[in-house]
Amino acid sequence: MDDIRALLEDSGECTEERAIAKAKGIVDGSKKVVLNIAVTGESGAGKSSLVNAIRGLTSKPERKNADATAAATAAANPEWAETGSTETTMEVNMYPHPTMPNVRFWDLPGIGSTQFPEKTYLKNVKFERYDFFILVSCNRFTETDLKIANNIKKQKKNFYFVRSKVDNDVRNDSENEGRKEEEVLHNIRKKCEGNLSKLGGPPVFLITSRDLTKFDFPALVETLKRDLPSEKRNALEQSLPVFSMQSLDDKYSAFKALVWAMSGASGVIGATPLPGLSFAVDTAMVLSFLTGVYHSFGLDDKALEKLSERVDKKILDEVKESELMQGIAKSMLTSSMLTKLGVASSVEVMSCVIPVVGNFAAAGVSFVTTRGVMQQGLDDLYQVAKKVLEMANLQ
Ligand SMILES: Nc1nc2c(ncn2[C@@H]2O[C@H](COP(=O)(O)OP(=O)(O)OP(=O)(O)O)[C@@H](O)[C@H]2O)c(=O)[nH]1
Ligand SMILES: [Mg+2]
Repeated sequence: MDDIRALLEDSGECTEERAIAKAKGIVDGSKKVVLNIAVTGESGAGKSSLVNAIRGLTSKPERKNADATAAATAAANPEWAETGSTETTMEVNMYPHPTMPNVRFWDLPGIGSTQFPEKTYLKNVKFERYDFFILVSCNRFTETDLKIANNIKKQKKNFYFVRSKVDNDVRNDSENEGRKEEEVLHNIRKKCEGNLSKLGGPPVFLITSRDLTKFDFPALVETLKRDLPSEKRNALEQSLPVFSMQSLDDKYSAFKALVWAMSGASGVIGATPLPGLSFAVDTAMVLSFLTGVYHSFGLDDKALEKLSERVDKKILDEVKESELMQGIAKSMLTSSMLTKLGVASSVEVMSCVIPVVGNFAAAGVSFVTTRGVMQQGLDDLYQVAKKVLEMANLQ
């Protein structure tokens, strides 16, 4: 199929100009979108722990040396939100997502602390900056919490109530009183909802930052996604850890929707392959897309090691056998070299980094080839991630 026909079909437009403009609009929109998520609640409620967990960090990372690119360095050295049993968060701190810096988590100080008295709290934390608020509590939501939530609602922003540390409740109650997990959770939920009745009984999400696959974290994510406009929904989707097969499928669909647009916007349409090369692909773009997918699917060594630890099973070694995984890991080591090579670098270099390129080299056209390489790469990584979930018993 020739390039232009394929592009028109994918875009649903009738001219090449309009199709490219549409592709560029989608890609620019996805790059520009910024999501600001505020996490608030009393001191010690578990705000910083949630900010870390939601960004895929379960323990304080060791500092790593600077890599070839700023993005790689930032991804290797994610900022850890300090946690502890004494009051630790005294100011507004922003923690970008390690691999998607436009998704930002704001760890707010406790409401009513000396520096942030209740009366001026919203103004001091610059409430207008946030897309929505997550209010964390490890017991009752206080009167102060409710007042703040009410004021935020008046400003037409969404508030989500999270009851944290339920792993402790489940463990303590079943140890001391022999209660079943279901019953413990039911009781906590009822108590919290009663506590929030003044606000019309909004739902409460019971979570533990120690394991986001458990309890209500998936339901919280579903609710957040439902309430967000589509471009912000996609950004959230891509940034969250994979916690179930459904969450992986949703991520896959979000990336799939970007494939044609990124290929169409990449400038490869009508590009003449350099002499001696059989086809043109925007190398840097394809690599950055597949590297984003790789992180988003939780396939980097660090994420796999943590998962292996959590489910007490060796996962990393088996998954490392995938050719594409090896290619991407290699490309991160040589990313600066590849960036310099830019558009239409040689098939040999590309094939060595992204093995699927070889399958498309004979096609010789740019849009269809680029799209094919991206789609095939996405599909391959999806299969690896699926295997990981199966091995970890996270269906
Ligand atoms: N078991 C368990 N402990 C948790 C959980 N979340 C937080 N903790 C612990 O609770 C303590 C307080 O957690 P932080 O995340 O520092 O709480 P914070 O709300 O940021 O506290 P401030 O910064 O002082 O306002 C720490 O010792 C955490 O390890 C959880 O889900 N389960
Ligand atoms: Mg804190």
